[in-house]
Amino acid sequence: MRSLLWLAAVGLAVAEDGLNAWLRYARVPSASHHLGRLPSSVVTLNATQGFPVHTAGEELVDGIRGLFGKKLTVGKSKDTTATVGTVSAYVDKNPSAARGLPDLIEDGFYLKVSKGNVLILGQNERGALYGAFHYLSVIAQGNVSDFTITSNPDAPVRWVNQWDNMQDGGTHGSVERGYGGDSIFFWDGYIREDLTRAGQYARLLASIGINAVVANNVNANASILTPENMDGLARIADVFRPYGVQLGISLNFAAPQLLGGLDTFDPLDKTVVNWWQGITDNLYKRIPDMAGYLVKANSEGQPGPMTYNRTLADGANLFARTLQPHGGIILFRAFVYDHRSLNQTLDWKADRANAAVNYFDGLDDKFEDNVVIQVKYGPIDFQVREPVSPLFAHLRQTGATIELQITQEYLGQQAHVVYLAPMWKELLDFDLRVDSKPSTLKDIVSGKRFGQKLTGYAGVVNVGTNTTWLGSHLAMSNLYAYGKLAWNPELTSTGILKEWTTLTFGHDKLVHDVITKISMESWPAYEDYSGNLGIQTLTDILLGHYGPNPGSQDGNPWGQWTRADDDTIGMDRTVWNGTGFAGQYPPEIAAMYENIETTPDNLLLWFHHVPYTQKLKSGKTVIQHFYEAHYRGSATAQTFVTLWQKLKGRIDKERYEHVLFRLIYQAGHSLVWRDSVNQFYFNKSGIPDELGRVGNHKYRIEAENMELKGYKSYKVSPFEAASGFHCVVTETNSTVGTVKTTLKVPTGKYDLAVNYYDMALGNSTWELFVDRKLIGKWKGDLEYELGRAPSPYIDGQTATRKTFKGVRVKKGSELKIVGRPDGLEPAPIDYISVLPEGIVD
Ligand code: GCW
Repeated sequence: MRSLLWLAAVGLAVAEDGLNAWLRYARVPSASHHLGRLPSSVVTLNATQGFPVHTAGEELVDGIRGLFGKKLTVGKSKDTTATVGTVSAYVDKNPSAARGLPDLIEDGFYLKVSKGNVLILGQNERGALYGAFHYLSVIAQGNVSDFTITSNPDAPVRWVNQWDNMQDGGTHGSVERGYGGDSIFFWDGYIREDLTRAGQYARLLASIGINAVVANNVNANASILTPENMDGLARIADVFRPYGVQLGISLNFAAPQLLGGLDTFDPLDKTVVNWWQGITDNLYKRIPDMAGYLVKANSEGQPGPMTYNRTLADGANLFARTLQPHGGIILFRAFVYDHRSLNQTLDWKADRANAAVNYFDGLDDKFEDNVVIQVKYGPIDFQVREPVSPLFAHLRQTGATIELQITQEYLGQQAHVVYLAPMWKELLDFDLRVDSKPSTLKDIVSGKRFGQKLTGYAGVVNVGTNTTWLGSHLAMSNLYAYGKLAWNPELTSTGILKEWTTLTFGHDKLVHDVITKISMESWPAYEDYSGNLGIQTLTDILLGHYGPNPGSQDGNPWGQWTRADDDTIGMDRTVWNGTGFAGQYPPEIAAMYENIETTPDNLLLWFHHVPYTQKLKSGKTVIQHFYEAHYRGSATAQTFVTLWQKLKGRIDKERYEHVLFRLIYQAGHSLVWRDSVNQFYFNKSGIPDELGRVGNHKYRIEAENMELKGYKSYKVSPFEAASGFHCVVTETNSTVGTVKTTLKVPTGKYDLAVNYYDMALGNSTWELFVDRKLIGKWKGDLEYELGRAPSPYIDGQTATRKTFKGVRVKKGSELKIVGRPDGLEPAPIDYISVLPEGIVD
């Protein structure tokens, strides 16, 4: 990487593949004018190679060379100097300076820039590195003026969770809910030999204040604890250490049995306790600075203490005690529920949302001091809109971390742009009114509200070997924002975005305007077309959690129910008539949600079961709101493409094209969302769209109504995933099919949009002809282009649109598509839209 930076510095073309993300150190405009306001040399205090202060020195040299083309000398010079080290190393050398220095808490830093002299002091080594990254970020944004700041983190726990499996394959592949390629840590049951990417990851994370990474999936494989894998883990810790990032490990609760050969994993059994102590000691022998553990217990089939009728506290404390001699901590997840016992039909009061508070009831004062409860932001599961989890109001002695999801499991899997900072801000700013006092979530997870020492943030990131890390360049703003907000939740979504955009794409104003507009409109748009009024993301929850499938929410024990029938929809979570969930909040909030009048519209269906004709505060009915929101959101997604196209030539081609491809895909898939969800509820309720759009698509020609040769009509399930409920598939795996029709539109230019299905079963090809002239040819290979969950089905996950713009057709033109199946993929086609200019449908 160093040599890449050097290439950048001398101005040669470097592939902008995303690997350096916001740490590109690309030359700033008018760099040569600022040289005098920069240091000429760098001095590191007590630096040891492989530790953060030493790294800070290297970053300063690399950064200033890349950003300004200025080569720093190492060691004291007569000229301006950047001095970096810990406060204590500095005070040892300059005792008299101690008085002038501010108070820093763990990981905090002090930074003073004065006429090219820079003093960067950390409370610890990690803090010094954070200070260096901060300085580099400021100058990379073109600001070389003098300034002084003291920066302390808002919370001590700022962790990243990776859901990396030890092995590829299975239902989730290499990284569970990962959309950026294979694990950078594990392969074939072991820790990878080459951990270059793990080191680069630590560098990115350190630059945004993250201090630990749990490398393996919470659905943990016990084999991570074999001696050989422990050695491998120590190698991961070695590549993390220069960046001050500590390693954490997810544990399988049943490991004493699965790996240790004991006949029990009862947390109170002496042999089990000893076994875990041995494991922990062995890990710390190899990794003296290990951060600690993360445990998912008694949830979604994972083993846990309740298997032995022990409490969750018994389970957490078992690990906590083994860690205490070593100074480690345990993050114990509150995501505990039993998906097997939830019965929707028999029990109106059954509610997965109730689980966390119920399971942790009465345990708040039972946890050891080094236990932190890791709570997902909402009571269900990373949905597009959820109320804040009420458990945050119940943990007053035991500290909590908020679990956020950077990987966009339910939010478009990085194939849709969704900038998440605005959603996180809304959650963090929410006031839970505990004891009728101000109790914002951010003050709870900083420990300010209840005074716990160990609190903070855990973000599920799931990067992979893709050079873009997350599979999409724009998705990286979410990772950046996560780190920034965990350090300081007062920052604004737009402020964070501005910083990230400058560092990632440069200073061009139009680039900023476009990225800001797309990003800030992206979450509202996604909510509009994927699930409104608190009904949750109406995705396929039984398969890949991708694409629309509203019907999949109900009738199964996963508990993400909507209770939609022909007349009504929504979960009644009131105390008076429903599941009682609203009553888990402190009284003021409980009262707000209990009453339909005071429940905000955007959570109406989360808390109440109402007729489709229920009037919202806006005056619209629930069903009409659904229809309109889906049209609005998908219309917004269309604008992302044209906005982005304004940036052609203003950013590098590689990233421009990569993003454009995804935005075009998203625009098409947002229509799939719109039509599926609208069709589903129209079908259920029988209530037509007041604006007459739902179910009426006058520009479409259904493939099944065309002249078919080698193709046959196929009834799609779920029905709403196909326009007209049918598509066509080739008669056999090897038959080339054609669909043909004569166009009746007036002669002119049209956009031809073909909706087809790109399954992960092969790479069919399609050719579109008008009057025998080939308009375009494409391949069904999205499973390689998009990291989103692959699907073998013809459904809302695989439904895709391909548009050819401005095609000349005549009245009476023959339109034909030739589909060639490949493997088991039968070249499916849903419909073709012949759209006059400016119309999308
Ligand atoms: O969101 C759900 C995911 C699972 C995940 C689980 C959890 C790691 O669908 O893939 O498992 O939550 O958070 O434990």
